[in-house]
Amino acid sequence: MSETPVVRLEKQGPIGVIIVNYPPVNALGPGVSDGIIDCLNQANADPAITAMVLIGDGRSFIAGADIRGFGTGRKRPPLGERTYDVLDRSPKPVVAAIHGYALGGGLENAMACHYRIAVPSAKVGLPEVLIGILPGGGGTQRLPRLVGAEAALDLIVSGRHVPAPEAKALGILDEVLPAGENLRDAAVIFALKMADIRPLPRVRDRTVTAEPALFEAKRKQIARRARNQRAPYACIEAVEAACTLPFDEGLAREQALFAELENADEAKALRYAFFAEREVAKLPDLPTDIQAYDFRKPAVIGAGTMGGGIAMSFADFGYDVKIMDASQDALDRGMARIRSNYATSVKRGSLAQAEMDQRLARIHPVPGYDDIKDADIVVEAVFERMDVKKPIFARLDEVLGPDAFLFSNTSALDMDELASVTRRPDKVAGTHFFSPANVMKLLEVVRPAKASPQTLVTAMAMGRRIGKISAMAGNTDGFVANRSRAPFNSEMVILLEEGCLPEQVDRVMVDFGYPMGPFAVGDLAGLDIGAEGRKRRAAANPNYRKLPIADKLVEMGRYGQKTGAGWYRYETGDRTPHPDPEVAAIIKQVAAEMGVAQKTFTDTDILQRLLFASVNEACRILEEGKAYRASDIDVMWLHGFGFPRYRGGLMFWADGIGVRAVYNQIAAWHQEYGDRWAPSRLLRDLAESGTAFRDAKPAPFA
Ligand code: T1G
Repeated sequence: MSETPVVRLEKQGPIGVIIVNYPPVNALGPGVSDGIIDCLNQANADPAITAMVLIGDGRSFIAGADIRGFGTGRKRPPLGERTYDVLDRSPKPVVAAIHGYALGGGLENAMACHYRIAVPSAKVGLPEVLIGILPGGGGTQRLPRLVGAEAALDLIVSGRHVPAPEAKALGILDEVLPAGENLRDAAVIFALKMADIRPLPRVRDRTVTAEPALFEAKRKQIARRARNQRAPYACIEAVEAACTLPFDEGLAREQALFAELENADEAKALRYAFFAEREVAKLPDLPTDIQAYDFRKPAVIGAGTMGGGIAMSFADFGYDVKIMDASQDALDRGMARIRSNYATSVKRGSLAQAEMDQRLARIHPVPGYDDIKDADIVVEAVFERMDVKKPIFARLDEVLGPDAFLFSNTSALDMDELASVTRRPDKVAGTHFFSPANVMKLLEVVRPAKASPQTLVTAMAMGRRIGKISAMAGNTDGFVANRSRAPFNSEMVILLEEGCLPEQVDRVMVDFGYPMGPFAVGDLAGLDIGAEGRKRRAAANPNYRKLPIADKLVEMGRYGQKTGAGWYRYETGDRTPHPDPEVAAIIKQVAAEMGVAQKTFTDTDILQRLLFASVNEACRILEEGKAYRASDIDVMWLHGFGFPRYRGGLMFWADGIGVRAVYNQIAAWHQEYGDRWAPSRLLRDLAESGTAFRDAKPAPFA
C-alpha cells in the first residue's frame, strides 16, 4: 500500500495546495520541512500555478518542531535554506490555512507565508519557552512585526495559546472564517483573490520599534516566576533584537540564543516534563482498547473544602454536578465557600462574572442520597476516617444504579478496605485530589486490587476531562505522592533537632525553585493535620520516628496561619511568615532534651537531606510495583508539590547528580543515622548497574 507522503502537492485549478500529513499533530518531523520546500519549489516552477495554500491533514495545522529531535545532535538546516526562507523568496503568494493548532514552528511557517486564515476554533502560539528554548524559526522577529513588541513579548514569554479571534484582533491572522465554513475551499478562494496582488506582503519587510523601557519592565515583571531560568530572558533579548536590528541580523541573534538554550539543563528538564506528562496517561499493563465510560452525571459527597473544590472542577469543565452533604448548614457553608472562591477569581480578573455565574449554576447542592441516585460517577470527599467513609460507601452502593462508579478522595486510607463494604468492588477506585482541588492539577488514581480495567481507565479519563493530570498509584499507605513526600516531611523537622532553623530550610528550598518553603507550606495547610497522621502511624508502628518539635508546637496550639502562629508567627490579617524566637527556643530546648549533637549545614546538605530521603522512598515504591515509572513520580512532584518544573522532577533532578553519588550519600547517612536511611534495594541495584532513575524497571503493578 502506498504510504501517503508526509507532504504532498495537489492542484485545484491554478492553486497549488500543499498538504502536511504527519500524525498525530503534524509536528515538523523527519521529511516534513523538506517536503514543504519541495512542494513550494514545484509549485513555483509550475506556470499553471498562480498561488499556494499550506494546510494540515487530520486534526491540526503544524504543531511545531518535533520536540523529540531536540538534544539529539540533529543538524538544523542553515539560515537561508529553511522553509521560512523559501517562503520568503517565493515569487507566488502562499496562504496558511489553519485549523487545530499552529504552534512554534507551525506558526512561524504561517508567519513566513503571505497570508494567514483560520477556522474560529483554531489556536496559535509560540510555546517554545515552556520547553526551555525560544522560537527558532524567525518567530521572535516576525511576530513583533505583526502584532507590535508589547503583544509579542506577552505571547513569546508566556508561551500561551491564542484563540483565532484574538489572533485576528492582534494582527496575526488576516481572516477568521465563519463557523462551519470549509477551510480548504475558503483558502483556495482566498488564494485566487490574492494571486495577482503585488508586492507580496512579506512580514519580514515590516519594521517594529519599541522603547527600551518596555523590555526592562518585562524583565522586572517575570523576575519571580522566571527565577533560575534563562529561556524567558532570552525571549526578551530576541524580541528586543527585532526592534533594534535589521531582520537578518535579528534572525542571526535569534539563532545564537536558540543554540545557547537547546542543550541547556533547563531545556532538557522541560522537554522531559512535557513527555512525562503524556507518558503518565499510559497504563501499560491494561488492554489498550478499553474505552473510558463517558460519564455525564457526576456527584460529590461532602461539601467541605475538598468536596467544594472537586465540585468546582467538574463545573469548570462544563459538567452539571450535584454536591451532597448530610446537613443543610454544611451545604450552605460549602456553597458559600464555592461562591467566595469564584468571586476571588473574578476580583483578580482571571474569571468573568458571567462565567462565574454559569459555573455556579452547574453546581447543585442536594440534601440526601435519593437526590443523587441517578449519578453515574460519585466522588466521596468526607472526613478522613474509615469509620466515616465506610457507611457512606455502603449506602451509596445501595442507592446508586449498578453501573455507577464509586471514587474516594481519601489521601491515604486503604482503598481495598473501602471497596470491601460494597457489592461493586470492581467499580471502586481512589481519586485523590490535591488541595485546593479546583486549582492543583494532580489527580492520583489509586488502584484497589479488585478495580476493573474500565474503572481505572474511567477514573484516569475523568481527571483529564476536568483539566487534571491523572497519575496511577498503588494502594499503599500514602499512595505514591504523599508516601514519597513523607521522608522529606520528617527530615526537614529532624534537621531542626540538629541545629537548623525553619527559615534556613525554607530559604534553601525557595532558592532551589519552590514557590514556598516547606515550613511556610505547613503553616498554610495547618500543623494539626500532620499531627493526626503522625499519631496514627506512631500507634501502628512502635519504631515510627516521632517528631517531638512538631508535636510540641501542635500541643501549644500553634497550628500555623489559622492560629496566627506555627513554625512562624503572623501579624493579624497578614500571611507573611516571620521567624519566631519562641520557635527557635523550643527547637533548642527539645534538641537539648533529646541530646542531639548540634551541627552547621550547607545549603546542599539541607537540599539533599530532604530530597534524597524522598528519592530513596520513590525507589521503594517502584520496587514494590506501586507506580508505573519514575517519571510518573516526577509528574506527581511537579503537579502535587510545586517541584520546580525547569528541574524536570524529583527523579530527573537526582539523575543529574547521578545514581551512584545519591546511593553513596544515602549509604553514608545510613551509617550515621541508622535504618531510616537504609538504601532501598532498587537504589542499590541501579547504583551497581549504573542505570538512571528514569530508566528503572519497576516491578509489575501490584
Ligand atoms: N513534537 C513531538 N511530539 C509531539 C509534539 C511535538 N511538537 N506535540 C505533540 N506531540 C505528541 C505528544 O507527545 C503525544 O504523543 C501526541 O503528539 C499527542 O499530543 C522551530 C523549536 C499540539 C496542543 O511546543 O502543546 O517549534 O503520547 O497528547 O492534548 O521555533 O501536543 O501520543 O505518543 O499533547 O491534543 C513547539 C507541543 C515545538 C507544541 C496537542 N510546539 N504540543 O495537545 O495532544 S518547538 C509545541 C502541544 C518549535 C520552532 C521551535 C500539544 C498540542 P503520544 P498531546 P493534545
